[in-house]
Amino acid sequence: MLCCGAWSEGLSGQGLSGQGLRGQGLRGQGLRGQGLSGQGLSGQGLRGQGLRGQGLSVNNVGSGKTPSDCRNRLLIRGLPAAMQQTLLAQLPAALMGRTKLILDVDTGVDDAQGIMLALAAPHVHVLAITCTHGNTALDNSCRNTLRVLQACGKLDVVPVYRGSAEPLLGRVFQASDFHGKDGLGDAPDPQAPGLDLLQAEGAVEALLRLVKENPGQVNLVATGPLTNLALAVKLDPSLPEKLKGLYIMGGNTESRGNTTVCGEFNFVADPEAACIVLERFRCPTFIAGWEFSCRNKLPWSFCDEWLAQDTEKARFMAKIFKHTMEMIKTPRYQKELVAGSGFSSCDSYAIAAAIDGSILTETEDVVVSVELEGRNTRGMMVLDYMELLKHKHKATIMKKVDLDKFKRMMMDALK
Ligand SMILES: [Ca+2]
Repeated sequence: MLCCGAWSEGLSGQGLSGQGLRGQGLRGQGLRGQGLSGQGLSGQGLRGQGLRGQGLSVNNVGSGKTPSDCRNRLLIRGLPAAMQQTLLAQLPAALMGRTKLILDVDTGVDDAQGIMLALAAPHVHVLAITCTHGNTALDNSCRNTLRVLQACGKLDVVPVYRGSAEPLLGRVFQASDFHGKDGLGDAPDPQAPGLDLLQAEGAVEALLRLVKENPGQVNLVATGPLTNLALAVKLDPSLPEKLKGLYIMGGNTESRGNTTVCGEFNFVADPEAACIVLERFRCPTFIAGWEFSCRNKLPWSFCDEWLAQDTEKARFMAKIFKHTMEMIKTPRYQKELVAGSGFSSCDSYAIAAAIDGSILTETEDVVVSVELEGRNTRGMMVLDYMELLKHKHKATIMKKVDLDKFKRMMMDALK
């Protein structure tokens, strides 16, 4: 019998299904009735491994709170050692449960790209999408998120929650019309879902609840101003320790601004929230800053190929991205870019890293904070290499990604 304590809950509804398990000689009714369904195991190469008729049973010797705990506790009886290794190597994909994500977004076009990347990734379960102000007004951010889910056929699968409409203290800062006034390229869809599809529960409450229900298992990804996260940690200071990791698109590392002289948009749009989050979230924290996003950009020729895929999703993306692509090529926006022109789907890097950490090929651990007072530097990320701030926690600054792997994830997002 497969019994993995807290982890077994994570398997339910995760796409592993009964028929693959029955008929493969995997014994134990524990597999049935656990919500395990689907092609999961049979599609993972177990078939033909000689498991059938081996009387295989998969047991655990205790309950694990995380998939890796469970993997370490699995015992596979009745198999030679070499076959056990083969099976164990394949189990992570089949049985280890999906990576659980909560996405906190201000859905403009690059958030849309990141959300679609997450929805298309195998073995990823997007528990919720929480919305905030940012690229556009909160209502647009919520509506855009619903439109993206509709385009991916996931409207009934992923709950969307309404969050903060404004920053903690500063003035409301919207990304002018970079992604269009509505944040999604000003390409309205008469069939767009209505805001009545939002959950009644608020974003911050949902975030706290879902992380509490899935302790140690959730990667939280924030690709907008950090207002919701700051409010959440104020309400429950133990939130960070219950996360698996935090992934942020925001901030800068070389004082290159894209909104103010020295400020990156997401941090400038709520500097106090960014400061609270960087100082209070002491879980593993990964930051995709502005300069990193620029330096890991993709060629426009890739973008052409990406959008030319013959799918509904690619057509949706081409429609909503048209305005932004025109804006990027104007002299005003060219001045923002670091390391020349190209296609940089900023938010997608943070989401890709939360899904597959192996995409990061170079990182640096540094104490970080946010400048709150400077006339030109308010909202700028501060890197404390000398550790004068006396903060114990270091964030992991993303520096380089495996571009081939990233391209594959991007391509899959629109398939
Ligand atoms: Ca964003």
